[in-house]
Amino acid sequence: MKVLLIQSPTGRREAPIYPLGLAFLSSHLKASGHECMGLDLSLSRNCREDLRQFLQLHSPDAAAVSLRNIDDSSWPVTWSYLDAFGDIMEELSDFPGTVIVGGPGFSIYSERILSLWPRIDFGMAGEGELAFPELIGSIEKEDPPQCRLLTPVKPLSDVLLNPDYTLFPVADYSGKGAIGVQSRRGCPFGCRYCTYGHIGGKVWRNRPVHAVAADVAELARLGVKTFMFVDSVFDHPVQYARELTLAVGESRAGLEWGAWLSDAVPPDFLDLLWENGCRWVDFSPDAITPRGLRLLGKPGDGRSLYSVVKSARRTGFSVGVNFFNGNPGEGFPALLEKLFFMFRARMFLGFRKTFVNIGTIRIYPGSPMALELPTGTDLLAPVFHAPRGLSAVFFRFFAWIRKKRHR
Ligand code: B12
Ligand code: SF4
Repeated sequence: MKVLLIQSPTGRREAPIYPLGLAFLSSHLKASGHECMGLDLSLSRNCREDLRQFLQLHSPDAAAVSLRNIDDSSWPVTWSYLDAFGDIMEELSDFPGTVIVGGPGFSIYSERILSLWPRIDFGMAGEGELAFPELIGSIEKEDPPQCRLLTPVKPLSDVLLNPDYTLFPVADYSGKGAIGVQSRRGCPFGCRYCTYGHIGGKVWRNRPVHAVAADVAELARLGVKTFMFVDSVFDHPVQYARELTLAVGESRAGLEWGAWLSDAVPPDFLDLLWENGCRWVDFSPDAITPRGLRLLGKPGDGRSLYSVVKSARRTGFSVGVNFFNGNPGEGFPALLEKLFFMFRARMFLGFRKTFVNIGTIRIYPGSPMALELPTGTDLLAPVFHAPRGLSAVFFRFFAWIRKKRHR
């Protein structure tokens, strides 16, 4: 069958992100004998028109849309990506083929999205490498599944084929970290606001080191200059992380890359990362006080954070640190601590290479925190664990200034 893989648009201008999920699907579809075409509507200035023309020109049998983001999770002003997605569904209303939707955003809100858009023939909540070609095969044989929502079992990582980086031309994604490489799925840490254990499972599924190294070599061959690992925590599991770093170093051919790390990362691993081409790292301690960390289900007491950031900066990395405001157990005094951390880190560790971001917790279905809400709470709305009192006033003020500066 002829399958058009579509990346859902953002509805506003944003730095483009390579459609990695669709690149994995493309390899598996092609291996099952199907023909694949790609259309990234997040690059498009007139999505409906571009989609219409593409459909007229190529007449695919199925349109498979990847819905990556629902909204930008920003408080107090939230950008919804669903309006742009709705436009695409409308454009597909008279498309004679099958419409299938998947992707991380869809997987978190699958039932709600299916109920909002009846045009969707099938929704797949989860990883599509094995189940999606199977679905396409069953549609081809005119024996499709009876239910609209499919929830595939998570494939073991050694059955995954390497992503097809040719479906979407890599040259369209030149920003730092715009191209992602995935070496493992899942996260066992279970932080209380996080969806990753729900999306990817609570155990690591590591792709073979040689397969990931081959991805990196392929990207180098295609002329890519930078990429980022999209994995939840790059320094875990420890032995795998070390072997992978060495293999990436051997195949990177000058590429520079970034990764998310835990703040317990040892200094010798930072050295190893640097020697093998890693140039920027991000930490997500999220809370700053022992109580805040405990209530988020994060390990440690936060005392070593500054020294880890310092050793990463001394090694040479650009460093990002992410906190929340208004998270459980942390109010205005903790916000001042976070702002002081930001000031100290940026002033003393390098203003242009140290970044501190303070966001707000958006509560997602499937996260442990969502279980505390009354049953039936509509989390698509969105719902935030928002700051209160002075921290809310402060935060709104900074959001207002930032908006003015970026206007
Ligand atoms: C890495 C990442 C980023 C990186 C991306 C870097 C890069 N070069 O790729 C960065 C930091 C830039 C980023 C930015 C943002 N991100 Co982000 N990101 C992720 C993360 C951790 C991994 C995504 C990924 O690459 N997965 C690997 C690929 C292989 O998997 P996949 O895309 O899920 O695809 C699989 C399945 O979903 C399925 N599938 C996918 N498409 C389709 C289509 C069909 C038809 C089918 C059948 C199946 C299917 O099969 C694929 C293969 O198994 C996810 C969380 C997560 N664990 O998924 C959040 C996540 C997607 N991001 C999220 C958000 C909010 C954002 C931002 C809006 C944050 C912000 N405020 O700016 C921006 C938006 C940027 C944009 N325009 O897309 C949210 C989305 C939820 C929401 N609220 O909408 C997530 C889910 C995290 C969360 N909070 O839970 N992100
Ligand atoms: S916040 Fe990070 S470490 Fe915690 S569960 Fe999510 S991905 Fe894992």
